[in-house]
Amino acid sequence: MTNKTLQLEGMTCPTCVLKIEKLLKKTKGIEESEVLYNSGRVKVGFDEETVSIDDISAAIEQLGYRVVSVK
Ligand SMILES: [Cu+2]
Repeated sequence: MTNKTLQLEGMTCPTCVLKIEKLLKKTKGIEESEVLYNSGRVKVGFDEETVSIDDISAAIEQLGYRVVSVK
């Protein structure tokens, strides 16, 4: 499993957290996820053979958030 932390811009209320959590839960290949509202971060653990960090970032951006960094 690969672990990454994404720094987002645009999470403005707890509903944003729920929206992102829902997306991550339905995305194949993501094994663990945690959305941290206060820091605007998303932690994900995923299987790189099933999904890439670029796919995950793109899916989050489609919801209307900006991924400013990944590490
Ligand atoms: Cu919101």
